[in-house]
Amino acid sequence: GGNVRSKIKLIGVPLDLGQSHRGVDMGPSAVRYAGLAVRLANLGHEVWDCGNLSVPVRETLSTARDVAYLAAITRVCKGAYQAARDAVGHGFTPVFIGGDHSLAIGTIGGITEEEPAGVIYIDAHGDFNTPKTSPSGNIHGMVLSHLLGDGYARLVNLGRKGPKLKAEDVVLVGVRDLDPKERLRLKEQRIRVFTMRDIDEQGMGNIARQSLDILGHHSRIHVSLDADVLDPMEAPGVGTPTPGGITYREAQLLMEIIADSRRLSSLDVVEINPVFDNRNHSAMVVSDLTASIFGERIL
Ligand code: B3U
Ligand code: MN
Ligand code: MN
Repeated sequence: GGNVRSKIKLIGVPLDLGQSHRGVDMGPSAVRYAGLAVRLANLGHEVWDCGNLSVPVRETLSTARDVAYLAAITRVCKGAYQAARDAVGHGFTPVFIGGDHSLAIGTIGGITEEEPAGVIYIDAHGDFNTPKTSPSGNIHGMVLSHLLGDGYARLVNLGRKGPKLKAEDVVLVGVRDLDPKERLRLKEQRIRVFTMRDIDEQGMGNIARQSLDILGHHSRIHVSLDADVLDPMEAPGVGTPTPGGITYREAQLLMEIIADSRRLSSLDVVEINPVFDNRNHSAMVVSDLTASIFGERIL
């Protein structure tokens, strides 16, 4: 049948406080310059670019990261929470353009305020550290822990009190880099993880369909796409380039199969870093993938 017509809101979140490298705050601009809004409009969707949420500039904050950065990240995530909740509440499909992945503590919280949703979390990393297990102290490596109720109280209770997701609401895809304690926690809490080995052995088509089946109890799916899931040879402009990633073709297939399910409620595209990029190539890749998850087809 024909494509679903969506009302899409583009919301930039130029956040770089949840990780160490400079440059991911330029992600929203890079994805806009790659022509995302026009791509989506050409598919028949109605597109509103809502501009960026306001994010403090790193140089204006004290360097005490667990005080200044945590407070600022909390404020930004509250804004993202409200934007996500309001968008889905009014029948929009919000696309949050990051910025680092910590913004998803807000977006996924907001998406699940009225009713639960399933999350396909596409990432080279588990993002399942806590402040106690994290070797880096970076909040972008603790996103899913906070959403499941573990971590800094102000992030766990952001928007509303308590956990926003249960273990059975999440599937990770593309994982290849875990810290020792993070790995243990993922196993203990029985999070479903499709690693690069699973993708190599079973093929992306299979993994994509299994992910949707595992979340079969949810009619709505939020996709959180960390650009570092892609192989750095194909997408060098990401926050944490990590070898051994998925190809452009595998990523496209995953997006197309999710689009076919017609269950997409909302999307994060995060960790694009133009400072590491090659003439905005990685932002264009991300724009291609976003078009595919919104129904672009070869034939
Ligand atoms: N697991 C490490 C590294 C990391 C997590 N997310 C990214 N990198 N992008 C950490 O810092 O928690
Ligand atoms: Mn991530
Ligand atoms: Mn990552």
